Amino acid sequence: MLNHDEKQLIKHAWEKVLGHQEDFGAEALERMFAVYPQTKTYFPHFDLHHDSEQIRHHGKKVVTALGDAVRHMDNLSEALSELSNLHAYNLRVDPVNFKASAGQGRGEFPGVRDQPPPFPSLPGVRAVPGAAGSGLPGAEGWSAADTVRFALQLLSHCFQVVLAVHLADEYTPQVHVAYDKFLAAVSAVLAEKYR
Ligand code: ZNH
Repeated sequence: MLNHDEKQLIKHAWEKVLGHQEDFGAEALERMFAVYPQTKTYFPHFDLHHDSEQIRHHGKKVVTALGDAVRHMDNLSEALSELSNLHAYNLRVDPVNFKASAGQGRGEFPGVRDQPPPFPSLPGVRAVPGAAGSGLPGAEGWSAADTVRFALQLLSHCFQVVLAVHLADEYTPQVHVAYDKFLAAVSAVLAEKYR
């Protein structure tokens, strides 16, 4: 899927990430929570305020895992197998259950209850009858796997924005394409144990 040149671009650009895993990860997560507040539903146990220790810690774990993926680009499935198992349990948020529980004791997570306007449907998200234009948890007709695939796209996007901000001119369209493919491949592995 990724050609030789793209792999080289990814490895090269990753050198700029080294040493900043925690900062970049926290920034990506904060962007995700700010721009797509529905994603907060996966982290009801986290302090989601700016610069929270939990966000920094989690951000570091996520970006470190991406670094492992960069080192194992030819073997992503195997390299991320454990993480894929873990996500199959951790991210099992049933959108229907979410809807039922929304507003009950969730007031401490502003933005979660009041869903923003529906998202347009995106490529890679399975079309579900009656779900056209729906969003994250709570959307009619979305399975937990649908919402997870969608959340993975949102985080991937936010991480790309972080790369663009910090790599600036070095984040060329070619590097962008390479990272887009790479993050899609990582996301596919992380979602593959759902059914
Ligand atoms: Zn995730 C966890 C990675 C996406 C949600 N993660 C996690 C971890 C890691 C990761 C490394 C840790 C593990 C351990 O500890 O062992 N992720 C990751 C990556 C990605 C992701 C690489 C992509 C790219 N996630 C994601 C998303 C979401 C999530 C999208 C939603 C929104 N995760 C999660 C959770 C958890 C995790 C919830 C658990 C946390 C805690 O700590 O609790």
